[in-house]
Amino acid sequence: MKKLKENVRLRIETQGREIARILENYSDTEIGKVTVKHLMGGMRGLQAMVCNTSYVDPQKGLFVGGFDVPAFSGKTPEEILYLLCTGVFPKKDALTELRDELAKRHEVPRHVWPLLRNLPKDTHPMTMLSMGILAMDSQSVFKQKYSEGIPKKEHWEYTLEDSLNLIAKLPELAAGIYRIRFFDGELISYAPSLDWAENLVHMLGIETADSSFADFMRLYLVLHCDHEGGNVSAFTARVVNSALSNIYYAASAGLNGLAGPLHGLANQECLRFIQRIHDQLGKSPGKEEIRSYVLKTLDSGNVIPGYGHAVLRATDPRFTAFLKFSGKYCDTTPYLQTVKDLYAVVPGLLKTYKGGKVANPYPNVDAISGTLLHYYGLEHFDYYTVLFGVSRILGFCAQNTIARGLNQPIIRPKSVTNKWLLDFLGKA
Ligand code: NMX
Ligand code: MLT
Repeated sequence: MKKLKENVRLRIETQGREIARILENYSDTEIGKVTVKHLMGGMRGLQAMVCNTSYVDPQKGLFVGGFDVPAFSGKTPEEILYLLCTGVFPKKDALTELRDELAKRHEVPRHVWPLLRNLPKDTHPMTMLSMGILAMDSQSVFKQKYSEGIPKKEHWEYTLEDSLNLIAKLPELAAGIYRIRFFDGELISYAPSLDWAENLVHMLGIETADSSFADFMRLYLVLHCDHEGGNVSAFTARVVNSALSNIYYAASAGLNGLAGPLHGLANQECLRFIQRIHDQLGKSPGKEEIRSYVLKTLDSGNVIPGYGHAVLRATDPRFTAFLKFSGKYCDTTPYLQTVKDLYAVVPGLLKTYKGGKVANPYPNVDAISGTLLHYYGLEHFDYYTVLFGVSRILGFCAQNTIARGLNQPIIRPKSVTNKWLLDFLGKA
């Protein structure tokens, strides 16, 4: 991984110089204000951290290394990993080197399987993924080197080493979880000739007639790779790693955040929502019936899964990319038709719901991803977030490798009490 490492080093050096210049000239410059609403409202909209792997524009959506979704969605996960880490796409030889490295490191340590097999049968697959990764912490090179007393400037090198080890094992681990949790538990062997996404598809062992499954998996793993620094899972992973907890601890913690229904679990909730619509209204309900169903859901105090976003203020381009893909391969399924009907109906309803309180009435990536997974034969909804997690770990790893290279400090904001606030506001 000489080429990847050299380019990560270059990026760290460039960013380090930029940060030094910014700090030297603007350390005390204000870039915004903190309001009481920020304190009470989950810090929404507060610009309080830097993340250079990717950026989310409220209107245009995700940018990775300066490339927007249409520009990078045709790439492979390996190319995206390289882009996240270095800011540039790999040349052919660098890509080959990365693929070879991942292939070499693919094998999940043997002790992980009995751990996963011995969990209660109804354990959520996200719990299994998080635990499987946590159980691999014993292999952390960072941990070992840290205990040997390596200097701070080498921390990123071993974070990168751990990251590649972890990422390489994800297809085998995620597919193994699928087979243990939903099937006979017999694992399918890794195939050296296949790439990262193809291997995942191969080891899932789904007999699908459609050969576009691997293309879809590539797209899925690319689109979920990163979403700047403040989303629940990436932020959690950053906070944990900022204490110099290694990448296995950080990734496992980040996944526990992704497992929530307001975050990654929304993809399984979306398909469940559509399934309930079909159960009640039949397989091809009219838009008016869907409208009433959505209104009833809102009236009962529930959110419409797959709609809204903390940063985006327009349709998520990741949703649009999936919609485009579906137009090519599987446009006519009843679930997809309902996805499209919901898209026609929900934004209009959310715009006026609660007096216009919903900041973003448009669909996010989860509004469609589960429907496509289902099309390709993944019928166990509980598994969907695992695939989101496999992809998102690329972002966790890139973000934390760079953070270690920049020697970013432990993340520890100051909290205050109601009493402090009331005193400060003169209202005690
Ligand atoms: N359906 C109904 N109400 C909503 C929705 C929705 N889809 N989205 C936001 N609201 C409500 C929200 O619950 C809040 O109400 P209240 O103040 O009574 O608690 C109000 O609108 C204002 O929230 P926002 O500022 O618009 O949204 P926020 O930034 O707090 O939360 C989400 C963002 C994504 C958590 C929220 O939009 C949501 O719950 N969406 C549904 C779940 C979902 O799709 N999550 C996936 C996000 C993407 N991902 O992959 O992680
Ligand atoms: C994500 O991909 O992480 C989600 O869209 C949530 C977010 O960005 O807050």
